[in-house]
Order: sequence, then structure tokens, then C-alpha cells
Amino acid sequence: DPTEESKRLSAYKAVDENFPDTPKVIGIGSGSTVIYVAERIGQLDNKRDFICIPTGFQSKNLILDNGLLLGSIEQYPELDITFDGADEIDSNLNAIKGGGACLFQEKLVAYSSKKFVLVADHRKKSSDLGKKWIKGIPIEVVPSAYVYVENKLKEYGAETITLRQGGSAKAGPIITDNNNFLIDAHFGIVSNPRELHLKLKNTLGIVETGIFTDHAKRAYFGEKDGSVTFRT
Ligand code: DER
Repeated sequence: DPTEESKRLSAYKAVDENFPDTPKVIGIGSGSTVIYVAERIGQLDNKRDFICIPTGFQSKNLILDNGLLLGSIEQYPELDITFDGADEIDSNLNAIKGGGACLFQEKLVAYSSKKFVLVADHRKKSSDLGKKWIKGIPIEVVPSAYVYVENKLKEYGAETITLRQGGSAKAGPIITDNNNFLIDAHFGIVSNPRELHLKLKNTLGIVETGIFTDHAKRAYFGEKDGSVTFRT
């Protein structure tokens, strides 16, 4: 599958070019691309010399399945580097994350890291958030406030607002690892991600947004032709 191969190539290159010489604490994101990050790190000879911090259940299993040492963000609140995927990345390295419903822990781990590196296949490479990722901005909300938040999002001009459901996997809404709901809200092309993020964060009931701004140092993209490009 060419997309899988492009994910692997971007992840391998990101690790090869950014892994610290004397690693202490490494953040491992969530999703299907970061699988290859954990795989590549698992090939290192010194893989038992550092601690890995997960961003959710799947991430924790990536760490364990690759023979890496598992730690918690409470024990290790400062990390050397975090590698994670994204749903869309714009030309300024802003990202939409949360397609996998792990955005809170992902943001906590990413923003606790000295360096944050994104890995993605070519489908995520975009000029503006909202252009390629059409499922809306993931927003984590306190369950009792979800109607209040939906009304605020309407006031802010959101085009569609969806409480993320479990579908055939679960009757009723998705519950995050932090026991919250997730709303996906469409705001069209997001030309000022930071401004939208701050407006959302300033809304009662919103715990966190899937807009990651001003933190990623690099983004690696596995291209269709098998090459890997990056933005910094
Ligand atoms: O949910 C997330 O933020 C994940 O990082 C996810 O968006 C990455 O997805 P993928 O690597 O499976 O495309």
C-alpha cells in the first residue's frame, strides 16, 4: 500500500534525523503513522537507555510492543522530543489533530517536549487548515456542557457541529481517556489557527482543541513518489 509506505518512510526519516544522541524521555503519539516511529526507535541498540511517554492506550502498546521502557507524564513532565502524526499540517506547521480522539494527552505530551516533530503521508500536507481535513476541528468538551458549547460554536459561525459518536462500535458518544466528549466543528478554511484556538479555549466547557500551533519544529511528509519532504 503506497500510503502505508509513505507513512513508514516519513517516520523513519524523522527518527533518523531528529532522535537525540543521549535520549532521556521520548514522547510517542497516536495513530497509524506513529506506529513506524515506534518501530524505528525499537530498532535502536540503546533502546533501553531512555523512557517513552504514551499519548493513549494505543500509544502505550506501541511502546511495549517495541520493547521500549514505559513511563508516565507525571513522573517525567519534561521530555526531549515527541513524535506524532496529524490530520492536516499547514505551511506554518500548525496542525489539526484529534482524528484519533487522543488530542488532550497528545497536546500535553507535545507541549511538554523541547522538540515536537510531526510525521505524515502526503495527504496531510496543506497550505491552510481546513482545506484537506474535512471532518472538522476536534474539540474536547466536558459532557455536561456539550449543548452549551454547541450553541457557542454556532455563535462563532461553525458551519456544522457534530458530537462524535461510537457508531457501530458503541451506542452513544465517544468518551475520551479523560472522560470527556468530542465535538467536531467545521469552520471552513482556518486562516488564523491561533486566533480560533484561543477563542475556543476561552469558552466555558471546552477542555482543549485539536488545533496545535506554534510548537512543531519539523514536519515530515511521505510523498507519492517515495520521496520524503519536510517543512521546518
Ligand atoms: O488523532 C491524532 O491526532 C493522530 O495523531 C492522528 O491524527 C494521526 O493519524 P494517522 O497518523 O493515522 O493519519
